[in-house]
Amino acid sequence: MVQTVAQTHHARLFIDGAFVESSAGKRFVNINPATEEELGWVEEATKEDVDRAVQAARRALQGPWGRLSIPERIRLVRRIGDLILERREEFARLETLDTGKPYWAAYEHEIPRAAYNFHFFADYLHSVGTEAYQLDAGQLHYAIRRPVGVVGLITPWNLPMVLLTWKMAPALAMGNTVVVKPAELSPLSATLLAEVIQEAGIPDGVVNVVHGFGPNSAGAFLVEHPGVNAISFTGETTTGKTIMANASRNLKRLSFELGGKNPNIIFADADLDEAIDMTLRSSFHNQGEVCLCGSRIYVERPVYEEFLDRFVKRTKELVVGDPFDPKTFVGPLISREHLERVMGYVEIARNEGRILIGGKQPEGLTRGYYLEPTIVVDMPDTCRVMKEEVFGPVVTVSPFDTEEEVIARANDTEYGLSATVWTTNLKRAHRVAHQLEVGMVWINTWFLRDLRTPFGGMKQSGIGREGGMHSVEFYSELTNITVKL
Ligand code: NAD
Ligand code: 6OD
Repeated sequence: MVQTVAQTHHARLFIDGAFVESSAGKRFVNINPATEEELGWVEEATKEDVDRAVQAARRALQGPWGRLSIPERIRLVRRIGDLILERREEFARLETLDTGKPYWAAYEHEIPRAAYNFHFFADYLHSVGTEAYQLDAGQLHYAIRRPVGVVGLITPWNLPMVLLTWKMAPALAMGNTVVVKPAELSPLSATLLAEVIQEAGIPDGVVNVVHGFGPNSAGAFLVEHPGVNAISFTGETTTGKTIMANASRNLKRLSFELGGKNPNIIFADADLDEAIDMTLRSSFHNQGEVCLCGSRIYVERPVYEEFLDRFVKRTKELVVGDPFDPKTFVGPLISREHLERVMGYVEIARNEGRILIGGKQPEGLTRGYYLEPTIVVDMPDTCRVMKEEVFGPVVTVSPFDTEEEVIARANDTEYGLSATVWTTNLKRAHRVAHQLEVGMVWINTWFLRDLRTPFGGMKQSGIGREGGMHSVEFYSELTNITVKL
């Protein structure tokens, strides 16, 4: 019997409906960040492998997939969601082994959300119509929607299944075919998803998975391939810039969900219990490796000291350690390289501000890329730790005096992904939200999602929006037809 990736931890390529090895015999090792042990091999796609995947995807557009009726396609898309739920435990375990994220977070939230992405977009398609206009009885203009074609999906390692399926579900629902390039640090769940794709009866070539790195590897080969019509990318802003330059040669449609340096603004009239509960999550959930984390915390001066005392006390209670332990809130960071990068910011914070708590590896954890949740104060707004995305369990807390001042400081960044505002003053909540230069504002909550809403960032945090109709727009091509009656 064929062994699944959940048993072997061997991430093979999935091209034209078959699991294969790199055509050049290239492979690299995947490391478990919690133990620093080798998990297994990852096959690295060559330029020829990526080309085969793109060609298979193009053929599939013309094959049975392209001829399915919308209800038949929707049924298959829903089936993928069902099968993800059936294999929820396997997916969650692979996600934790790959990334170090707490297993409970993967099992309780991320894998069900990945399944929901398929269920949601399958259902959503039922309500998608097209436009029709009539200036007078002698003419009729109407638009039809078609797939864009072959879409490249390039994803990061922090929420691998959530972010991959957030793109794949609407892409398939709209009738496209895809070539997926998961992050090199988290290849396992995408490989298991390919097994699910087979099991769901999705025709060969509709979904292909190519593993590898970015530059001079699978990521770049996919972006530069003339047979790819669109790229949906989530990752770092600098990577987005490279992808945009490389994709320009054959003018691809692009969607970018990029980095963030999100402000979390707490006014003195806020419900502090709720604000502190949620700030623990918006600071340290997934080790702070979430693009939406509110890493710049601004607290109105009358409650600054109280907030800080209580926030530090609660942070000390967070359990750091084995991601499979249900009590763990903070697991290891994704890799040694990333830990060193985050520690670089901690050193800057030590020199330019004051570390109240954290800033070191937890005692007793001698293996694994762990870092204690870290709270920094007394930082100048100009410091790199306040300006750049750290993407780890490190937050700064600063006092502010006026609404005008905090809005200006919150906006003083090249990023514009999201913001959180805590206040019981309804008018102020809206007033502030309207002035923040971000794609998404949460008022008295964080990361509360409705998949119909526009998701994405402004400034250097992204181009375009995904979610509901915005995803439909990106993953479809319109043709307008005019009839003289
Ligand atoms: P990354 O940009 O290093 O890599 C993301 C993906 O791009 C990987 O699959 C990588 O192999 C690939 N890649 C790298 N260089 C490439 C190139 N030249 N051509 C083609 N592909 C290339 O990002 P990461 O470190 O994996 O993820 C962390 C970043 O992602 C953070 O900046 C975070 O804010 C961002 N992110 C943003 C969102 C959002 O919705 N805005 C969501 C999650 C993560
Ligand atoms: O919830 C989503 O749809 C989404 N794209 C979340 C992104 C989180 C970033 O790390």
